[in-house]
Amino acid sequence: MNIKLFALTLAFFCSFYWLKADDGYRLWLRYDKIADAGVRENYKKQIQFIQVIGDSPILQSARKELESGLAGFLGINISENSAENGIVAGVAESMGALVLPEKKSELRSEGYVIFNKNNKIVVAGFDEKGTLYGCFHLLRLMGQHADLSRLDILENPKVQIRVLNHWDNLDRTVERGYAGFSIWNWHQLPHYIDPRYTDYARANASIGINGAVVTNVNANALVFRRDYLEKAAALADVFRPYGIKIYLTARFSSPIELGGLKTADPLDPIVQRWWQKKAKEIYSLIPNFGGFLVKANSEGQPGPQDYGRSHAEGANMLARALAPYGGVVMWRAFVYSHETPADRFKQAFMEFKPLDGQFDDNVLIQVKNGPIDFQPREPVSPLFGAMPQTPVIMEFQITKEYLGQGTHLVGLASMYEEVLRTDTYAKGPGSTVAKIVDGSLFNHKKTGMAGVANIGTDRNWTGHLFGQADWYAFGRLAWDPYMAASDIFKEWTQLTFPVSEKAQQTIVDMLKNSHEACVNYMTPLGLHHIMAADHHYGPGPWVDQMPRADWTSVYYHKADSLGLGFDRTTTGSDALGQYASAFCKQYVNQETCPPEFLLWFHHVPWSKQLANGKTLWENLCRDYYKGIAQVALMKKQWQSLESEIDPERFQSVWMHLTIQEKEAIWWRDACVTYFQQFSKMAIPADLEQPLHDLEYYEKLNYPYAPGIRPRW
Ligand code: GCV
Repeated sequence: MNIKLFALTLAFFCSFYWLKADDGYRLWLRYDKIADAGVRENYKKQIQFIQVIGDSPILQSARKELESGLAGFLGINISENSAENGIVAGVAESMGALVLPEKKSELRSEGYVIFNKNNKIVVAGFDEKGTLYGCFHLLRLMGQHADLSRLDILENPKVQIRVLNHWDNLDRTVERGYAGFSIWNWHQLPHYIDPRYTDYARANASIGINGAVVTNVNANALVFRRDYLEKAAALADVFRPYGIKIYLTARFSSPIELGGLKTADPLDPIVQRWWQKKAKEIYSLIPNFGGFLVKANSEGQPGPQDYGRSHAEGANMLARALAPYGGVVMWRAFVYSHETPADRFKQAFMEFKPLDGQFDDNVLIQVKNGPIDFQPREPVSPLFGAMPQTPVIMEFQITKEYLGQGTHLVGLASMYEEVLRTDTYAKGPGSTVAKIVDGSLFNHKKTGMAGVANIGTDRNWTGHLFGQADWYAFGRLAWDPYMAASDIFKEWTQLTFPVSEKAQQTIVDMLKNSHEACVNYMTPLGLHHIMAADHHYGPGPWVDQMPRADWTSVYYHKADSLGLGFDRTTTGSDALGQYASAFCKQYVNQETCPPEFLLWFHHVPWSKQLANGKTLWENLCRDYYKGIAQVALMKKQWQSLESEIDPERFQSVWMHLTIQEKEAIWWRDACVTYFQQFSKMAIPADLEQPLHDLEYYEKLNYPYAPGIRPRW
């Protein structure tokens, strides 16, 4: 081969490698060689061997991860040898004098300590899972170039069940999924095990996620057929060495659809026996099966109310089938009915609050963070704090159904943090949502946090590269709901973009400001549910014709010649009355209600002066325009990083930011133009005027929006 040809071939393979290396597949587990020679050499001195005590599948995962992480970071292969300095990891009980009793006594299930002792870095878990999590923590520290010479870390998870909810259908479409198809290849399972399953499990374990509900809550009974269960068992086998349990969604009518019974009445002994037999079969295939997630009597799903039974009777029947094996039922409180005339905001509370105390011990009630449905900003659901005798677990959405879907950069950690830090006053001041979720407020042992996954077959898993930050943030907050969003953004950025500190700070700033930007250009001042119908992509404040009133936008914004917003005080629906009185007090008065929630609770006159002296209308306009300025700034910030970020990831984010800016302007112009017909007030003269009239925006038709069948 002549030199030129050789050079060309080499260049081709190098560029191929470069592309592959930076397509985002590796998420935050990149393990690239540490560029800073000082840090690298220091680590090399400190770590010359890796010893993992024990050989169980979970400990083998820990060993493999340490070996591949260190080989990547340091550029050399390290394994067990007789060097003096190195890492010793294992279950504390098996480590003898290396772990003192006082350290052991602080450990709880799945927890770990990391410390230095006799030239060694010791990672000691309460159990095998704790050891695995500790090893991931150590690798995270190395990815952040931390000093490893003075380690004194104690971590116990604050929440017990930390679970992803995949809204994945058996035909591999994903409800509200914006990153391709479902990663579960039901056709080829159980014989073909996609290596992606292992990487999925690794990624989850690295942030402490210990469960995956692999099927959609709009459930299909077919998943309980023997062949599907064998497929699920194959997934469970891949997840188990990473400490992850598999869960399935249970369609309440399965005994009819699959079992050929005439009824699914939870009080019918034949139905009960059907579920007991099914549970036995599942556990014979998946001994560590986690349990069921159930959406019942909600949006057309079957449930116990079809037989005149309560949610408690339905949940307990399933819970009793799982109890002998240690399984749990996560029963969703996302229920509302068009037969109930009450404000949809109030319905979940009305349904579930009276059932407090009626659920079996292995039932957890899963509540969405807000009372409506994953809006860009919602007040917390009044159910948090209202069911002291029941474990109430959090459901966050990681996929961005209402937050720009697959094309907008919105760092959700800020939103999660806002929710978790909200004081419900359920037991006086300091009764934060985090304290309800971690069980400490009402002394619950069973605790949980669920996140609706944003994962799909896209090479980078989440479609938008920054969607990875939301997956990461969910895991970290499920482990510790008290973590600060800014720390999570920093961690994720350091691990995902090993660029200069200044560049990392720029990325962190983008993430920090992005949620507020989205709220501003979509739903400022507490507007909510004004998206286009069905697919929820783009603005649709004019939506007024739907099968149910509470699926329309006009139901929520209530714009008229007098003003804007939903009166939920005593003169309106009185939804505020569902909260503790100290909580209510802050919101009940238009003068004192925080502006970001104003239109959630009040119908406010257009010309009313808000605390800043400007009218509601002017505030609304200025917030919409501010959102655009914030997106423009994010674009500028990202552009400033071009020389530091690999071209593939840079371009991908850049193109998405360009779409985001265009769509933010669309949102602004459509909404301002729509609301102006009621306010009859001018858009402040110093602001750019909308490009088109209202008719133009109303007529826009986009059959390519994710989640709908293209039609004219
Ligand atoms: C899985 C909203 C979404 C639905 C989703 C539902 C739920 O209504 O638009 O796609 O269904 O919430 O959480 O059950």
